[in-house]
Amino acid sequence: MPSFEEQIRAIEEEIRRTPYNKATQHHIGRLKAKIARLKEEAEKRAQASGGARPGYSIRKGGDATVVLVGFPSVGKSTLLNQLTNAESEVGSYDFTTLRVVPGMMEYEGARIQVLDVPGIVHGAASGRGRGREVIGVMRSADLVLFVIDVFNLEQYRVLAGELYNAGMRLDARPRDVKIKRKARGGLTISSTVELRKIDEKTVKAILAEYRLHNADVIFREDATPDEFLDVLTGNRVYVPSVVALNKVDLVKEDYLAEVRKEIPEFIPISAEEGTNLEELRRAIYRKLDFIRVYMKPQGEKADLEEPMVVMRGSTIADICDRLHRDFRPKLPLRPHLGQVRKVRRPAGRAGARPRGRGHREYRHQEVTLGGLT
Ligand SMILES: Nc1nc2c(ncn2[C@@H]2O[C@H](COP(=O)(O)OP(=O)(O)O)[C@@H](O)[C@H]2O)c(=O)[nH]1
Ligand SMILES: [Mg+2]
Repeated sequence: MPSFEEQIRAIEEEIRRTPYNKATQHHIGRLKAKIARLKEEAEKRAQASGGARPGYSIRKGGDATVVLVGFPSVGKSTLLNQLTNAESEVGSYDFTTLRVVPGMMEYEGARIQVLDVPGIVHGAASGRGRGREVIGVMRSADLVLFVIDVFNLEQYRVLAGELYNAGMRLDARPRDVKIKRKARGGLTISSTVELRKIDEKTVKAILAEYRLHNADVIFREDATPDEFLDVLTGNRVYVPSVVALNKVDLVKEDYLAEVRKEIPEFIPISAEEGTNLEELRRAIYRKLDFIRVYMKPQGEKADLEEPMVVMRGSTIADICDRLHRDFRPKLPLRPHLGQVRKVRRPAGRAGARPRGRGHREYRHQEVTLGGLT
């Protein structure tokens, strides 16, 4: 029996050889589902054999966690030292950072943990030893900060590909597709919108690969076969990202126009000279999409001095966990923050914004949480 890796590679090869069109869509969909299943299987096996669990290693600190992703020697340690209070070893040779170095960056009242992890290099996502641990740390981050060398722009595509293979979906959100498993009754596939990217045959082929023969599937949004598979596997993480293009002190201004053709959105910085770091901090802060929560003890005025800073999508239970560990069980609801009724929203409507819509000012998004005792 060939190893999981060999099987996956053989299927990937077949996908590469097959032209993608209407007639082959279901076939390719099935092959992709097969790869997804093999990966899940490999992951289970690795965990059972006592391997490190993804996400086990770093305790989360602060209000959010940012992970630096970049090739060796692009300036991650230098940047971490500039952005945070950490002391990360800086070297002019590869692989200086051998373990995870955390630092804390404070910005607009938010405490943001920044992690410098051992460089992921090509193939880390295939999940061996240290690669698995690194991927685990990446997956549990709230934001990915790519650090790209100004002279090696292809690094961006390579790294983004690695993270994609590790089940991370950057600056995206899951498609609105519901899959309800049933005990019997066969498959029902329906949609409230016209499906242009996927056909029924492909949906069925993918479900068959997952041995799903009884289910109701509703598409409330068009989805590619890959996006449908993402919903089906359910183990994808959706994380925002920021690209820092480092060492721009070594190039002229007009070079950056060339870069824009390669990388659509980036922030040019020089970690060494400390150039443009304020803009980078700001971009990180904005993408993290914080909300301020003001506490209002029962029968008293809200405390407007010290809000709690949380990310959008946090639940009441998350907040209670941070307040006191006995709080949570008494609460009947776990609504998303955006659904919290009332209260103080001086600017913008909390929760009204679909993810990944570019920039806006979120500083004033505030919620008061009443009735706390
Ligand atoms: N010219 C220039 N050199 C930099 C910059 N940032 C880092 N370096 C240098 O690049 C080398 C590698 O930096 P390091 O932070 O150790 O990279 P890491 O391996 O990604 O952690 C060191 O010699 C740094 O001094 C920068 O913005 N400009
Ligand atoms: Mg380093």
